[in-house]
Amino acid sequence: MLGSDPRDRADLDQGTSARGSWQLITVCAIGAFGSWALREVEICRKLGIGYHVPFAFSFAILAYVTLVVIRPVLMGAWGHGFPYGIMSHLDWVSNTGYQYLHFHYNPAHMLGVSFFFATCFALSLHGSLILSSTNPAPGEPVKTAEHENTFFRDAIGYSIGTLGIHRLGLFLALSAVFWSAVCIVISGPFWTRGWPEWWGWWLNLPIWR
Ligand code: UQ1
Repeated sequence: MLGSDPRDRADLDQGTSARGSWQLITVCAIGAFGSWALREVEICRKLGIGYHVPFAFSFAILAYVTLVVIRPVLMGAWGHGFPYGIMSHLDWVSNTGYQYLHFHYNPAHMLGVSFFFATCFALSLHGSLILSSTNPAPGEPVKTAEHENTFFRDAIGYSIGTLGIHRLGLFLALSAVFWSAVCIVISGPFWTRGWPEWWGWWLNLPIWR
């Protein structure tokens, strides 16, 4: 019966010209992102350096593919992918979040947000430390890693080192992206109720009885 299928609604009908454009854009985007990552690999090989940059970029690609392929497939319809409009993708984020009542109760969302904050904290510490040692007071010589180590050993009793801070930064940033992808892919395919309710496992532990 015409009208019983929500896809027949006139106000959602895009006519004939726009049909399949979301899918076409998605295929082209994944092809472009994958090609860009492989080009980065070529450059790394040419320079004889590690593959850290394409490895990091692959996490961003994974996050996008999670939103527009993996989760829609697990949910059973492409309509679960986010729309490619400036305002409409904001609406999608808000509506998808409220569908699970309060997304901040999503444990993977908690990890993602915490890693995003930790990334900002680490980069602000590192950026300010480098600028302070390379831009000393007028007349003062530019300082080296010994001064950088000494600042943190004096301030908090520990320095992670000049290589270590970059390993930590990469780990924190990639963890933020990883847990963001996890938090959305488990919403729907794994958990369909409100996220506040998920914490019932804690209240239902037998130790409270
Ligand atoms: C640090 O210890 C360090 O080593 C010298 C850096 O390298 C330049 C840094 O940028 C920062 C921020 C630190 C401090 C970080 C931790 C985790 C102690």
